[in-house]
Amino acid sequence: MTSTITPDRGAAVAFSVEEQQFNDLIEADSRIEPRDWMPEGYRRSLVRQISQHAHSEIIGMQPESNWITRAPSLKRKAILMAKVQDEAGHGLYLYSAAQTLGATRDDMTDALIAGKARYSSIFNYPTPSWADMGSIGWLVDGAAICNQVPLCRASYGPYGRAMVRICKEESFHQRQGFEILLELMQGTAEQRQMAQDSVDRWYWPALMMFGPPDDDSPNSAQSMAWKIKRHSNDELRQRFVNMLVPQAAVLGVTLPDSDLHFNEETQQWDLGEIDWTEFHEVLAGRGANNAQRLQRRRDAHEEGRWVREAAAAYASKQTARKESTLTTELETAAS
Ligand code: FAQ
Repeated sequence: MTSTITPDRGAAVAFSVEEQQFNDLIEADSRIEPRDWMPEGYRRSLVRQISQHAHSEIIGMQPESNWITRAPSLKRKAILMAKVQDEAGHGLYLYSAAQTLGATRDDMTDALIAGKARYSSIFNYPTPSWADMGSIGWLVDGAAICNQVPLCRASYGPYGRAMVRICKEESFHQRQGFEILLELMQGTAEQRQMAQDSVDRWYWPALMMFGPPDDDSPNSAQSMAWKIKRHSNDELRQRFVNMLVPQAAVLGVTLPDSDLHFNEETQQWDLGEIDWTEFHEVLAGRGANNAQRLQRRRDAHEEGRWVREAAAAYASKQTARKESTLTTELETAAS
């Protein structure tokens, strides 16, 4: 059965009833749920984005876990440990959201450890100083929030709902990073230098987190038509920079962009050229820490094998026990 709608372009296009229902839900800003019919491309695009996002959270634990044993006080250690655990939780919500689309956890994990899956470029940079914990919170979590708050309204229900919980935690993460930098900036000349040096190293990679420029972003148009993404990569990047400038002034750090200036006409901060060659190099696996991040993930997966095996053995023992209890009950009832 088909129904016909006339899109803005004028030509009549025939859609199946299911497809029309899907289009109507998208048009009405309503939510698509796991049991609803959806176009295969929509499902694939969501699995692509959600699984990449989940992998980013999981790999994203590594740059900070590097500092858990070296955090400057017990309080800082406890906060950092809680933050890293939060990222693990975010990964799990997101893997679960991808599973509602038919992706399996095993397939997603295999793709990651085989080096075939993408994860955010930002996590391939090293964390040589304590100030990097501040920059990750302020800049990386800050960029993540800018990008992810609109995703709370993503058209796919399980993704949007996972993002609501994630954004609440990211907002705490961003503030704790800001506070680390603020304390360093109020410290000795050496501490101030450490904070500035770290901001210099993380600023540009954080801008790259929003993805390639709009005219080089193959997925944006369709993703925005499906209301998975609500804003373009450049739009969100601009919003982020506008937010950073006054915060940098409060911190007393300089954003390392000599071309950054306020545009009276647009009332926005115009930024200098981003080095997209660096971005593509990192995506191609040639960033400073790509190989190390993947190797650590592989090792962790291997070291966790016995846990997975033990959990599977326990689950099958429980199932066998339940089945045998049920058989006994049935036999008793029949006698
Ligand atoms: N890194 O056509 P577009 C976090 C890929 S979580 C690597 O513009 P799209 C929390 C892109 O996948 C950070 N790859 O793609 C935390 C595509 O490749 P494909 C992660 C990138 O999907 C904080 C190709 O380039 N956040 O930080 C990157 O429309 C602290 C063409 O790009 C999310 O994943 C990149 N930066 O837009 C954890 C948010 N950018 O698949 C620990 C959800 C682009 O065609 C510590 N994701 N690519 O082979 C999104 O919003 C989008 O997927 C974008 C990319 C905006 C990332």
